Amino acid sequence: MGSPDHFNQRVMVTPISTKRVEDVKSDALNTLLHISDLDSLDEWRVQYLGRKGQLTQLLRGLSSAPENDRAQIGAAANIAKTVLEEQLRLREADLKAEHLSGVVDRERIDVTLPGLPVPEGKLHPTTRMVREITTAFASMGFQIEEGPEIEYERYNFDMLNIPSDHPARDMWDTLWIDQARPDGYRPLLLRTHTSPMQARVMENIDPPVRVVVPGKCYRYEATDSTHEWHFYQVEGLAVGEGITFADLKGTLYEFARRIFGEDRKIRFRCDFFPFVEPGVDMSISNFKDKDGNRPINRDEDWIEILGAGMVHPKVLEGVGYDPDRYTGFAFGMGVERIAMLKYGIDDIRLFYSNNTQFISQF
Ligand code: FA5
Repeated sequence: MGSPDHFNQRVMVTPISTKRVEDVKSDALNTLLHISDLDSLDEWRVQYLGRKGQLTQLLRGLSSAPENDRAQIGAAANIAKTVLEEQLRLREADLKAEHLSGVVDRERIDVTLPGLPVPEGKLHPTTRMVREITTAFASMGFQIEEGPEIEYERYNFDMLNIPSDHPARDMWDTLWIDQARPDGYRPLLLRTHTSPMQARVMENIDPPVRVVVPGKCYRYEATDSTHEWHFYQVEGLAVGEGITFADLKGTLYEFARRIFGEDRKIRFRCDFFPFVEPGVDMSISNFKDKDGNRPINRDEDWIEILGAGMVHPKVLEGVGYDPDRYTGFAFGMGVERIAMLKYGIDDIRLFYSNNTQFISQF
């Protein structure tokens, strides 16, 4: 009788009566009134309804009740269990709803506040100019092609009637990628102009040809306000039967009118390029701001924007075209120079200075 086991058993199996059941129930309901979060609610559940909870223990002790009272006590305990479970469910739903509305309150978005400005990306002025130029030519029936920036010496020079010992190679200060070898290996270079695409295009298609080729060029030269060591050109080539110098002038006049408007003047002068005959360069009358001043090259009336001419018969022959049957014209224009003239930019080096203040103006 006095053993610890016996003592424990007596304490754990609480004497059961209807009153005891009612006490546990009202105690549980009272405690529930003060519960304000889900963690405490779970502790409450464990305390009263859990496997070792007070009500569960009472039910377990039912067999120790006087036989006559058992049915009544059992019914009261079952009702208490149902009531507590129902109250648990309701309280849980309330607390979850309160928690959710707290989250909504904290994270509520005020749709009436003014929005934060989103920084707007812009196209680089060179990209815009390339697009404007190629669109103007596309609407005159020219196709747009692109070609490699790393080029064979053969296309950059030889096929343009500039053999290796020709002094005209000095017109373009070249960035070589590797060197010629005695075994006849021809080296690679960074193209100095977009003209190599003349030969590449003609090798691939039969006349009539009408293409413009935008792309980047590289020269080993000192920079100043109108010279960069890397810049963009747009090459143009038209070959077919009966194409004359008048077609060259007409096409370039129309291009200049579309890009610069009616008011700017155009000037052609004789120039030399080994791959054209005759050769010319074309200049545009210098830009004037609203006060009549020239922001670019103040002392110059004209700014050169392109070289051009009738495709040399040797170039036509080199790609397998019959020079007695076909004639054509070609031109190569500097994209940044055109943008400078169009927008009044006084230094070409601004284009690639990573200066977003400059770029974002366009
Ligand atoms: C040539 O590059 C020839 N391939 C053009 C050509 C094509 C002639 C077809 C005949 C037929 P030139 O070196 O002059 O030519 O360059 C042409 C244009 O590119 C110049 O008028 C200028 O607008 C631009 N350009 C040349 N060098 C630079 C440079 N360092 N920086 C910026 N623009 C340049």
